[in-house]
Amino acid sequence: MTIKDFFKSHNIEAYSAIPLSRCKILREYLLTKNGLDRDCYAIMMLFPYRCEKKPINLTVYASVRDYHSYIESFSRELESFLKEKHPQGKFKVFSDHSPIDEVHGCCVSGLGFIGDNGLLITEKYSSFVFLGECITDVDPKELGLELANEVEVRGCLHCGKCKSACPSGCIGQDVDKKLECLSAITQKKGALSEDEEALIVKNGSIWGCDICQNVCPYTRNAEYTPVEFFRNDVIQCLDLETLEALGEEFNTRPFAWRGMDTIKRNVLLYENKMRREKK
Ligand code: B12
Ligand code: SF4
Ligand code: SF4
Repeated sequence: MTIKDFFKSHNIEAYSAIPLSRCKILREYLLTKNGLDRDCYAIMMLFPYRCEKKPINLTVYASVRDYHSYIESFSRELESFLKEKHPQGKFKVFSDHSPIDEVHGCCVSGLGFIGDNGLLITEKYSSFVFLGECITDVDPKELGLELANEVEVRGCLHCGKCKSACPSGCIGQDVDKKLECLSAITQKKGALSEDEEALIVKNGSIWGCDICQNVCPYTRNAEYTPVEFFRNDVIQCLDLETLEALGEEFNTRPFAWRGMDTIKRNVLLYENKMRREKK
């Protein structure tokens, strides 16, 4: 089996190899810790995740099972597949908690372009793709992959829809303002301010925020994911009853890393809203 066959058998349609030197390094220690350095290569990969079942009070990424666990098991398979062919080589898959700016990395490897909402957008799945990369010291040509040509960072239509729709006004602002992104607010631990609570209640998502993705013109005709993992066990509405019934399954959900208290606080905001609306 070639690496291309491997990707095909896992429904990974989009991947691209580039020298790591083209990427923006955010966390150097993750390279060092894994015996890697800036002379390595990165095989950038996309994982489409939006399925047909539209969530009611969650974002798409929070309604499906945790992508970190999907990518973790995918990486075990990919790393051992490559290690078998190149026993001397180093291979390490990252996603999210990564040494690099993944949006920029996927863009300069030709897999998509960067929206004004800061996300990587593809023609086929819009921005509903998770990003990951396998960093290796083996020349991709030896793995059966061509190195991608150098690609300039490309932007979107700049139609302004995401900026006008963003409830916290953080699009196009500098780094500090990003902390006000509703997605970050839903993930904050402890007590929220009244304004933060009101923002969650008004916008209806108790984990994450998809507003700038949903209004984006590229999302209109975007396809759904072919990856089975993201098509099954979807939670469309997370109320208190559903949350408490999860039991062990709680740990397989994207909100679990923040602990039960944080998501429960947000579920209660939703429940209170529903109660008020019924009156
Ligand atoms: C921290 C983080 C967050 C934080 C802060 C986001 C931020 N941009 O700072 C919070 C919690 C708010 C967040 C929210 C979300 N996140 Co997040 N996040 C990350 C993480 C871990 C690091 C991002 C980072 O620090 N980038 C570096 C700094 C310097 O970036 P920046 O200043 O924002 O620079 C951006 C722009 O300047 C742009 N850019 C650079 N040059 C140019 C040039 C042009 C022309 C243009 C137009 C743009 C541009 O590129 C950079 C993109 O990151 C990444 C994973 C990773 N390792 O990259 C995931 C990641 C970006 N997040 C992801 C997701 C899915 C989300 C959410 C959609 C989840 C949700 N539904 O709620 C939201 C979307 C919010 C948004 N509109 O950005 C995905 C994005 C997938 C995609 N298609 O792009 C990533 C890649 C995780 C993954 N592995 O899939 N996230
Ligand atoms: S995720 Fe929501 S709050 Fe964050 S930038 Fe997009 S629209 Fe704004
Ligand atoms: S909504 Fe418009 S400006 Fe925002 S990312 Fe999509 S195309 Fe770009």
